[in-house]
Amino acid sequence: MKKYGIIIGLAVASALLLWGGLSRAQTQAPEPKAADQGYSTATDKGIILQWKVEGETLKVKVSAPTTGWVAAGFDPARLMKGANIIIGYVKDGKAVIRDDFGSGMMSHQSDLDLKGKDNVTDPVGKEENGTTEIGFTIPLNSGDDKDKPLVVGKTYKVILAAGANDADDFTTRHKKIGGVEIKL
Ligand code: HEM
Ligand SMILES: [Ca+2]
Ligand SMILES: [Ca+2]
Repeated sequence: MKKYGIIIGLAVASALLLWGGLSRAQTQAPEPKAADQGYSTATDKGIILQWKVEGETLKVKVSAPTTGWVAAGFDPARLMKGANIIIGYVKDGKAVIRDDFGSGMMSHQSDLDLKGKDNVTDPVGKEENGTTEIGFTIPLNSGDDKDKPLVVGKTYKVILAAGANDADDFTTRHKKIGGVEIKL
């Protein structure tokens, strides 16, 4: 009797081990694509933010299921206000990306219109299967008061937003808004 007990015990234990191994394998994240290596990811409401510190800059990608604009707003004070908002869209295969600022709780304007400086470099973008992805680089600290200084090791709120399909502009209101916290 005792012997059977041990055998059943061993069988149950190995079944549990096997099951644990399998479920771990299934929940493992997919291997990042070569182009995504080194980027961290945060997502909300279907909008995906990827970022990577490189020297004195932050490399960023924002994507969302829309053929209109997508945007990320770094370190807002309240709603949109005070955020360093970068907004862009892809039109005729070309990325159009603008350095903005949350001038009010429900408004944003280009840094240029606010007597600041456009600090976005390396603008890229693609629109595929109804999804838009923009990529760009910003300084960690541009010195422009229409941006927000970013310090490596600190945590920041980033608001994410996406316009409606075909909203290839900087003015049509969002159809999606989200927010994430990221640690640089
Ligand atoms: C493109 C033109 C935009 C317009 C006309 C606009 C307008 C508005 C309005 C009217 C509200 C208040 C009502 C609501 O929640 O819908 C709002 C809220 C908000 N917007 Fe925008 N927005 C624009 C772009 C953006 C961008 C680019 C971002 C961020 C990257 C953003 C982030 C937010 C957030 C976080 C809220 C607050 C939602 C909440 O928590 O209540 N917006 N916006
Ligand atoms: Ca700027
Ligand atoms: Ca800005």
